[in-house]
Amino acid sequence: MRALITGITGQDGSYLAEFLIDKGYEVYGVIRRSSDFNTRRIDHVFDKIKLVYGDLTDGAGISSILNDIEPDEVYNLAAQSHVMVSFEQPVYTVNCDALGTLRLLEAIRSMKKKPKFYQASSSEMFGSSPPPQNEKTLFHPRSPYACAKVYSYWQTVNYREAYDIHACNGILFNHESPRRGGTFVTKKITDAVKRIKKGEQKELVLGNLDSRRDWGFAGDYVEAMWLMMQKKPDDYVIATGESHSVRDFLDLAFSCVDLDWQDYVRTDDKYIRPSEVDYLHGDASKAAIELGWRPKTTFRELVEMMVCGS
Ligand code: NAP
Ligand code: G4F
Repeated sequence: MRALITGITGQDGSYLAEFLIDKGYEVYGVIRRSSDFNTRRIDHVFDKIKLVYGDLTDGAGISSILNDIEPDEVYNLAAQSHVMVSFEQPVYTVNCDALGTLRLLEAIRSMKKKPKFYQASSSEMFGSSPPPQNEKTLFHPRSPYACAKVYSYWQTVNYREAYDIHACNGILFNHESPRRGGTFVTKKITDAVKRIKKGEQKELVLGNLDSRRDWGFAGDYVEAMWLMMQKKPDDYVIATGESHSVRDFLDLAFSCVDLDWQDYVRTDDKYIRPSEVDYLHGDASKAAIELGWRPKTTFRELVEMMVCGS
């Protein structure tokens, strides 16, 4: 089996690459040209994967990558994935996160042997819809990022229905790891905890501490991506079924090193979003029943892994 991963240099791409290599897949990944090395998350599997340059904003390039590689499965993980940044770069975010998906689906539609397609959909799509959220919950996106993901969600469904493409959406709630990008709140907090403990940082400046997220471990979630590609194509919520506030995360992260977060954290309005998603709490019972998927890592284990991991 041959898989193509867009976004292979990201958090999820790196875990998925490891997972598919272990399953015996030939793994290809799309990377963006950068002015310096950008493969730190996949350096340990560098010899076991094949990389090609590409960008989701370049339709012709995406089409020729697919036609050259002829993958059996395509995992579309590439995105401008930062919600706050999407308010500053809405047009770019939509070009990449919405039209990028359409470019991939159009390329697949024109192929003789059509690969299966996985779309990295997001719990952000639920926005202000009250918890718990599952596959039947209405989308009410609250950012350009979330609007772009809703567009991609429906294009994925439509290409499945219109062209009989094996296309599925994984509606993943927040998932984190020691490989999480440093500007997301969990990594920002756990990096700060480590530096504060070593005396290298004095304070941590954050935005909204009251929002709640259903935080799981990225390593557990990539298995769900693969599982849904092995079944009749459908859409699945992937979540832990537990929700915690940013304050809860701070409590636990600082307590791992015997510190009180209230001595170090201050808030600044510059991190407050124009519209916020207040409460995410997923119900992944469909994935449990139909895919046999359940999260393995608890919230405490995740926080400890991020505080203690590199
Ligand atoms: P991430 O760490 O930010 O990785 C994003 C990846 O996309 C990186 O490899 C990045 O490349 C690549 N990328 C960005 N713009 C691109 C473009 N124009 N063309 C090609 N590649 C591009 O994100 P992640 O946390 O692994 O998330 C993976 C996917 O799941 C994303 O689509 C995200 O929106 C979605 N998602 C994430 C979560 C979560 O909690 N992590 C939850 C739900 C959905 P560079 O390394 O060059 O920047
Ligand atoms: O860590 P965050 O930036 O993640 P957010 O916005 O929930 O988005 C992540 O999860 C989505 C799934 O639901 C993905 F689709 C998306 O790609 C991304 O991976 O923020 C979490 C919460 C927010 O409520 C934010 O307002 O933390 C709050 N927060 C408070 N202070 C902060 C900060 N977020 C960030 N990034 N930085 C802060 O200083």
